[in-house]
Amino acid sequence: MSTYPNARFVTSAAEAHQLAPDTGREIAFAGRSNSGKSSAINAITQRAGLARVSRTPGRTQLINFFELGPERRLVDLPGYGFAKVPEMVRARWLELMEHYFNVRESLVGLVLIVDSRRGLGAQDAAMLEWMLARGRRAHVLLSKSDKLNRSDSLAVLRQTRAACNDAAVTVQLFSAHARKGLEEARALLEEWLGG
Ligand SMILES: Nc1nc2c(ncn2[C@@H]2O[C@H](COP(=O)(O)OP(=O)(O)O)[C@@H](O)[C@H]2O)c(=O)[nH]1
Ligand SMILES: [Mg+2]
Repeated sequence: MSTYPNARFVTSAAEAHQLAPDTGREIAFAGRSNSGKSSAINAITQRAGLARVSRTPGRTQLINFFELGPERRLVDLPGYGFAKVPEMVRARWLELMEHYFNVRESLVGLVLIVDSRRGLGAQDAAMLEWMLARGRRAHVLLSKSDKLNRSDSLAVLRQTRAACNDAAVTVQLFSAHARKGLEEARALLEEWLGG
């Protein structure tokens, strides 16, 4: 299964007019702050440090674009659900996300990172809705599955699949630290990005 030795950072957008050119195909990664999104991007691309792993969640409100190859991008969306963020920052996040999901023609699918110990929350469900309402696909990574024993991780997998009762949504267990579920995630990226 291919990895991405040539993956590179392209640009960051803090505002709507700063998005990377809307050509080719891209996959967006979204999730709560601290859900393990940056770790997942690094593990899947096998590029440690490509997306920074943060110990101060909720700070950045940037859309980060990474190129895997010509016209194939991963997009690291700003995390949500951080309690201490001021209302104005929250409103800006919503505005930027709505703009992104509405205009982005190259967006083929969403990878939603959900901490397997928390399960799917209301904001996670809202992100899925944005994608499905626009006829696109979504894939849920139940992250940090190394923190759960086998029966608990299978239970959360089953519950999440039941909650995401839509043919356009798939769900898998994932751990960046234990390197679990990497091949499955990469296969999906390859499929969505068209080889
Ligand atoms: N146990 C465990 N911890 C993880 C895993 N992935 C990320 N973390 C930890 O969760 C925290 C947040 O990770 P990060 O990737 O920065 O999350 P982000 O805020 O969603 O980008 C960090 O302390 C990571 O070390 C994992 O697979 N297993
Ligand atoms: Mg991050």
